[in-house]
Amino acid sequence: MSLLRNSIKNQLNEKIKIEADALRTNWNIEEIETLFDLPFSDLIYQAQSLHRQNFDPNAVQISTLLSIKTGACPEDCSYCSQSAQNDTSLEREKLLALDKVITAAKEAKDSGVTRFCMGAAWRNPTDKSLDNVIDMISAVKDIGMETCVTLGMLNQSQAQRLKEAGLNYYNHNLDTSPEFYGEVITTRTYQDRLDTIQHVQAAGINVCSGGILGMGETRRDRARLLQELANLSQHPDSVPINDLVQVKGTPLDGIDRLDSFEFIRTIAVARILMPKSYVRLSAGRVEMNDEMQSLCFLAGANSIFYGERLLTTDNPVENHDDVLIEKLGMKKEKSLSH
Ligand code: SAM
Ligand code: DTB
Ligand code: SF4
Repeated sequence: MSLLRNSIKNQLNEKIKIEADALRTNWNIEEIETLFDLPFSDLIYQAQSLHRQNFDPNAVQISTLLSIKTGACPEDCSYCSQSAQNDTSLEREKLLALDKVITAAKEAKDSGVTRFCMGAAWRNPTDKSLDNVIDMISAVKDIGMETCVTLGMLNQSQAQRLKEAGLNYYNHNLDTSPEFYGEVITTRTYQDRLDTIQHVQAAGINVCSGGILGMGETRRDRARLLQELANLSQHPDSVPINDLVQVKGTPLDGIDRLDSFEFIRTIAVARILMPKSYVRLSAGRVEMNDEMQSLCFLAGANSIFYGERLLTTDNPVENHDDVLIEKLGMKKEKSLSH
């Protein structure tokens, strides 16, 4: 390692120690790449130490997803089963009826889930469709669960309406680095995404924002994605890290899978940069064995999607997750933060 790298590493160790309690939003790319370059055990140790300072290391927050409007999306996200521009075999569906949402939320609650996330394949909601989603949010809150929605881009007044409806979290991912972004999506800009996150933060709704790994990006892109997330004016409350679920008919189907250790390293770096945020081991768990998922928890992941469906693709069955959580001596987080 060069002298320069060594000196960055030493300074970084000091900063991590000194600033354990002060959340930094000024990470530079050399610092982040230096973390990625650490020996695996050193990186995991550092991430796990910070994790323990900020969270119960044996608790996992669980959320369940429901697709409330599926397919026929006008955007061209090249990973997505729901883009009208991708020739996938997905059946499109209109907005789900309220009673179906209530049934799914009750089932999730009965299996110990505390947060219910509803996703719609929209570029952005219309004001009228937002009325319907607001009814869903109210109904899920009445059941006694936290709510999260992901509906695409929002303007400030829409974010405000969601806040008034009592929404707890809004999910809007940056997906990848600003430099790689144009390879993946062309129908909306990186700045559009940052603007939506800003509107959500300004409305006082908790932000859930992360990205997807394994789309052919470089390590620098992964570092830049985390830099963008960590340097937002406030860290996202929740940071989903998705491993690309390859879907037949999408341009990214068949791409080389990301090396598992690189995925785990990215989780660890996310934990170090955003020590008080929930880091969610999100899509892609079906392809991961239990040992890999355990290493992700050790690296600081403390949240998962629970239930056999994500939005349109499979997730591990509940029983499998229950056995894994039990084997690891972990527990599902019980308390509602709101
Ligand atoms: N349409 C809205 C939007 O894009 O903002 C909300 C739903 S969209 C499905 C939510 C996120 O799911 C995307 O931003 C992306 O990060 C993730 N996602 C979608 N398809 C995926 C896939 N095949 N593998 C991994 N993550 C995926
Ligand atoms: C997120 O980061 N991952 C979730 C949630 N936010 C909305 C979605 C994953 C979707 C995986 C592919 C699918 O099931 O369609
Ligand atoms: Fe549409 Fe969201 Fe899929 Fe992009 S990720 S195609 S915006 S549903």
